[in-house]
Amino acid sequence: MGSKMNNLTEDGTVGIVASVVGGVVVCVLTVGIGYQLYRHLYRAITLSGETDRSTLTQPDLIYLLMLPRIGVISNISPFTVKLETWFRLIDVPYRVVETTLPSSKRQFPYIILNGVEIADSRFIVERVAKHFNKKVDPNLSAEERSVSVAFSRMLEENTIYTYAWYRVLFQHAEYWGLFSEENKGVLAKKMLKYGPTLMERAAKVKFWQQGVSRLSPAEIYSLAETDLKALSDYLGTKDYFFGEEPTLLDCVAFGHLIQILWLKLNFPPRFYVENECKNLSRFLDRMRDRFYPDWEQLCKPSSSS
Ligand SMILES: N[C@@H](CCC(=O)N[C@@H](CS)C(=O)NCC(=O)O)C(=O)O
Repeated sequence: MGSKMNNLTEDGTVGIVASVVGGVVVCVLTVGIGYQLYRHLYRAITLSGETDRSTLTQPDLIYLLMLPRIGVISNISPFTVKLETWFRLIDVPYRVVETTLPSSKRQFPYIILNGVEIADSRFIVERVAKHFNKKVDPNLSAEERSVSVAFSRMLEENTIYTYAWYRVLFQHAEYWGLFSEENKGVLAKKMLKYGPTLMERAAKVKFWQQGVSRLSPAEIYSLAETDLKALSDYLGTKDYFFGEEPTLLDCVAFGHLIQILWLKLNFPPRFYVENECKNLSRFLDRMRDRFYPDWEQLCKPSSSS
């Protein structure tokens, strides 16, 4: 009787162990196969329509990897507009590659130059200047350079959060509604499908940590207007920020100001600039006329230069 019970218990234990092991194996296999399927599907979705990087090999040509052009303005990233304008200003060869795959720093834009990826527009400027034996703003005095750095940081680290908060979080639908169906290229459609919700989720965390979304809308508009008034006062009656010839700061400002003035959102600081800082509007026309004979072409989606 006793040994029968032992056998039963052993059989039972063996059975349980076998089921657990079997279950674990099935789970591992399911997760493994599921993960592989997910990876292949993810790659198929993210890489479809993407340029094969191994083809970006022309020596001494800057490949500018940017989010797709989706119409209205040349790019929705002010950092991309800054670089494209600056490449034209210093007259270096570049080719646009529209992509939704970010750099190793997980941002846009970035460049590939002689097979090397360089990310972050601030460092791209330095590296490109060095590569092509150019100096960044060679004619500026030390004092003007200080002003240039300070205004650039203001636009890139403060002003940007005011309008990015408006378009990515506060009036998200108004922003994405700007881009009509026919204005969305193949890549743009992909980005808009996967972009807005992901962007919104990431932005909620980022904008809270940065501090902008702790402020009231009125406080945010007032920060933007203070920055824009400072720019307008400094520009005064000059053609460009440092006189008759454009510099890097003009490219930075062009990149941000077209986001505020030319996207035609109901962002209150836009109306403030249109009414109180008319020289900034004229500055934008001047920059476009000087650097972008192809502006209309670039404002069509997925155009390649
Ligand atoms: N400091 C960077 C900023 C670039 C940047 O913020 N790019 C935005 C697009 S306008 C981006 O990729 N955002 C995604 C993210 O930060 O996760 C630069 O100068 O290039």
